[in-house]
Amino acid sequence: MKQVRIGMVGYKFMGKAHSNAYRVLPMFFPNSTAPQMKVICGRNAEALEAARLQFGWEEAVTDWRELLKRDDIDLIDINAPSNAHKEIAIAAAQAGKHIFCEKPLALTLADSREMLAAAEAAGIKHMVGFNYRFAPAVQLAKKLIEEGRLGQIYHFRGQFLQDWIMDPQFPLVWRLQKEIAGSGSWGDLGAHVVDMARYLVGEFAEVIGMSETFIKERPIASNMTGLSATASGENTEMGQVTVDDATLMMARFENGALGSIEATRFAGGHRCTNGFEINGSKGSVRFDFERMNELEVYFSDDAADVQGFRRVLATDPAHAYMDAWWPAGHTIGYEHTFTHEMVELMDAITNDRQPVPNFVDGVKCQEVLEAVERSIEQRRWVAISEME
Ligand code: SOE
Repeated sequence: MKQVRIGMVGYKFMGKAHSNAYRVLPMFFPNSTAPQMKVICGRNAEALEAARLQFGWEEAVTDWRELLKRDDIDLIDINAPSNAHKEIAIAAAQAGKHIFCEKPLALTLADSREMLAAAEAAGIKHMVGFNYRFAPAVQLAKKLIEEGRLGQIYHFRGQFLQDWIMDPQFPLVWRLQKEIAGSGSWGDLGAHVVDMARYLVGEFAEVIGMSETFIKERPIASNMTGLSATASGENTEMGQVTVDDATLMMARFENGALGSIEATRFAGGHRCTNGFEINGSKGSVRFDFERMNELEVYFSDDAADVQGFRRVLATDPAHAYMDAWWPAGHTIGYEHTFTHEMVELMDAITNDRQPVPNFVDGVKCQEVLEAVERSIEQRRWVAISEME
């Protein structure tokens, strides 16, 4: 297949990130199968048409079911809010379309399992949007671990810290409503870190968590773009925040490593601190997305007089995906993680294999997310094996 023809549902923050990835992919990865930006879909016809023109899609439709009836669409890209994922994904699978779905895969573990079952029954390719895996510095951490250069892994210390809703007047956007988002900082941010931990260290065995909603009521939102929003004016009606503002957890991995994760939208000064530190018997690595081109690395067999963390700039052609971009030392950004993700998607479809991460990873992540929620509700350790 020389092209993959895409129908994309959603046109806001993630819609823009995906559109950009599809657009630049053929220019920087000319040997990859080219995504064809066929049809963009959303409910507000006027805003949708503006997005179509701005992002460069051929056509726009306001009902996603239209996409499934067309035989000139190979793949459905779902980046609408989380409560829309399940229905669209199951219908898309039944229509024989490949699927790319944003994270978290679904509102609940049960829903995510239904989505996986539908995708497997249909024999289509499915991928979930854990884009941070695709930062070259993260890929380097993965390589060092796989080659045994960190030795036996003892610790995973992960965090995703943001501060965009700390103002109590920040309105009640969809990400703060359980029926639309599923959960708050935990599903939105924690999901990325759980995925990162699984990717780098392995499967979780048991977890315990705690969470808090610091601001329990907020003004009803009237308008939202990206992560900024405005309330509908003075004397605004208030609504209930039904998700967590912050969640912390501890974990034991199947391989015996110990882990901790903190996900919060109340860490003042942290705009997008998605980071981890991993300590092994022979070395450690440290990553912070706000400095995404760097991986800090420590090897215990370095000479005693130069022991310590060193900074590796993961921008050489030797680093994953980097030979496609610029000469060594010329850094890349957030949007490139999506381009790399779509390169993986195109390659998997072309070579008739499942992309990674796929819905199996989405379900396994959801098991951990929900185990932590159960642990918080029941105030106890929860084994992942309980999540039958
Ligand atoms: C908002 O918290 C958000 O955009 C998440 O929804 C994304 O998944 C994360 O990458 C950045 O922050």
